[in-house]
Amino acid sequence: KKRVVSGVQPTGTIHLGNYLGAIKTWVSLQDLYETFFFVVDLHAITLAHNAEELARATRTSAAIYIACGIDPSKASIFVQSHVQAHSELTWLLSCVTPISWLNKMIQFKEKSRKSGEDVGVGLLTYPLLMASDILLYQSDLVPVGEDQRQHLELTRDVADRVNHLYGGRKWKKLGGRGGRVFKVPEALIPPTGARVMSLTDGMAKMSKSATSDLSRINLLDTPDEIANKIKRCKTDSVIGMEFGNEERPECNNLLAIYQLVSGKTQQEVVEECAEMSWGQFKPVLTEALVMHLHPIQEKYAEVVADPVYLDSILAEGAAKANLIADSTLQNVYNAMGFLPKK
Ligand code: AQP
Repeated sequence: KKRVVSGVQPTGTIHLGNYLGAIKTWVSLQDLYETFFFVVDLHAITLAHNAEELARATRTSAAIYIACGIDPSKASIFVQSHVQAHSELTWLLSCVTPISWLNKMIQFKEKSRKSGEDVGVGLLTYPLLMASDILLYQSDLVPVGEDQRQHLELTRDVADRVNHLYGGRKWKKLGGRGGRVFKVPEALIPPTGARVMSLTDGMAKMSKSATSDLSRINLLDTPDEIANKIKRCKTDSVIGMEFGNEERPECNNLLAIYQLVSGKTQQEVVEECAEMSWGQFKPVLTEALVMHLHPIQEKYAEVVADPVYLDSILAEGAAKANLIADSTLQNVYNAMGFLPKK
């Protein structure tokens, strides 16, 4: 079976962008592939973080995965820091990656601009931790939103570089099995929902780190909070809802969200909403969001009510992940010529 890995950071709460861009796709993949979904807590410390909150946010994220339909009997669910190979491989990769590759990353440029002088080294090397997350599992496919495309490309370049420098005959000479060290993964980006935009600015992506909570729908928002956010979201003065008009990014974004949470086709949404004013469309969208999130929120309440169950799922997931990750890491050490442990 082909392998799929993906994760979300436990910073703030998981929002509709994370869900429609990534987690919703995961659910459909778990029947077809061997899947590993993890809470990427090591990524959550690349910007200043609250130590008192991290563990709680990590458990919340894991519970949300299960609530969204990730089935622990099909997928391995675990916490990234529980598999030490992620940090260890990152060091090895950081020594083979030119710094110029990392300097080009758009997310680094944007986030470091916001953090000013205090920006940590980890923010620059974060894409290598992401590369480790993927390459350790010899993954075939990585379901992510559009914003992660560049990091995925970097992962592929790093894999190629390691294979070129240390794979093949050189590795065989060292007593290894030869061949390539890493499988080179592909990104899997959903056709709709890959870029869910902010409710207050149709040109900016919906994001956990945006200061205003009104800019995003969090998966655990109450029906009243959802209604309030949709009521106050940015609109325009045109009557009639339409997809794909570049001058109306908010309209396009909200229609796409409506399509995904209602389960309708684009054509059905066009027929239903073409004549609607914003005043007519907003309650329809609110209702669809509330209906879609209700079962997720119910399941979430069940999962968090049983911490022993959640801990056992995470322990089981980490055990499976450790087996594969450790084996890949040993191969990398061998291929790079380190003295094997006896
Ligand atoms: N707005 C979005 N639309 C579609 N997909 C999105 N993703 C994030 N935002 C959107 C996808 O969610 C997954 C997890 O991302 P992450 O935890 O690494 O966070 P991020 O990409 O940095 O985005 P966030 O969650 O909004 O955080 P900040 O505020 O830090 O940028 C990824 O697959 C991502 O593509």
